[in-house]
Amino acid sequence: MVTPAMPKCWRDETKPHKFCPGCGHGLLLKCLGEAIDELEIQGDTVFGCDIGCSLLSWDLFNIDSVQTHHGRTTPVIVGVKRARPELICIAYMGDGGGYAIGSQHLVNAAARNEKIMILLANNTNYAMTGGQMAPTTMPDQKTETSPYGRDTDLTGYPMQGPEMVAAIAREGSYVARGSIANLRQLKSYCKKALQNQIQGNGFSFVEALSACPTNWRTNARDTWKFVEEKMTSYFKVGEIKVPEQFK
Ligand SMILES: Cc1ncc(C[n+]2csc(CCOP(=O)(O)OP(=O)(O)O)c2C)c(N)n1
Ligand code: SF4
Repeated sequence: MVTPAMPKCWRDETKPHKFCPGCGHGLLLKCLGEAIDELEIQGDTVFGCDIGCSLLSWDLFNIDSVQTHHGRTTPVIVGVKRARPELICIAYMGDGGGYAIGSQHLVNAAARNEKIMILLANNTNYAMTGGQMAPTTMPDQKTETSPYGRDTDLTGYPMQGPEMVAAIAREGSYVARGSIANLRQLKSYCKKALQNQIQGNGFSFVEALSACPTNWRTNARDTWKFVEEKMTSYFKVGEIKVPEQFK
C-alpha cells in the first residue's frame, strides 16, 4: 500500500526499498520522486540506473526504467533522449559510475549539452562491491583499499564533480550539489534540474552528498557527522554557475 510518506510515482508492490538501513540512496530518490510528482511528469519520464547500489532502484518507480552496465547510464539515457526528445530522461548513478568508469560519458554529455538530467549519489566509496576507494573518498578516509586512510600524496584529492561539470558545461546547463542533510533544498535542485530539461534548455547535473553507513562502519550519529561536517566542509553544497566564457 502507498503510504503518504512515499512519492506517488514510487511503486507500492515492491516496497520497502532494498537499500541498507540508514542508506542515503532512499532519501535522495525520495526527493527525486517528489520533484517528479510536483511537476506531474510521471507518465513522460524515463529513469535509468547504473550498476552499484543505485541499481537497487531499478523497480522503485512506477516509471519506465532501464538498468545499465557500470558507468553506462549516461550514454543509454542520452540515446533515449535523442530518439524520443519529448520524454524527460533521468540518469541515476554513484560516484564510481559517474566520476571513474563513466567519467568520459559525463564529460562528453556535459560538453555536448545533452538535454538530460543526471543525479549522482556521492557516498565516498564503491559501495556495492564492498567499500573500495572511489574518486570522492575523503583525505585520510579508511576504505577496503585504503586501510590506513586515503593518502593524497599517492592518490590525489577527492574529485569535485559539479565544479568540473560547470567548468565545461554550455549555456542553458544547470549544475548543483545538494545533500541528504537538507532534503528540502535537494528536492528544489532536482526540481530545477527537471524544469531545465522540460524547458529544453540543456544539460542538468545534480550531485547529492549521500551516506553509506554499512561500508563506513558508522552508527547513526557518526554517519550524520561525517555527512554534515566532514563531507560538507570539502564538497560545497549549492548551485554552481556556468562560467561566462562558455556561454
Ligand atoms: C564494467 C564493470 N566494471 C566493474 C563492475 C563491478 N562493480 C559493480 S558495482 C561497482 C562499484 C559501484 O560504486 P559506485 O558507482 O560508486 O556506486 P555505489 O555502489 O557506491 O552506489 C563496481 C566496480 C561492474 N559491475 N561492471
Ligand atoms: S552498501 Fe552503502 S550505499 Fe549500498 S545500500 Fe548499503 S548503505 Fe546504501
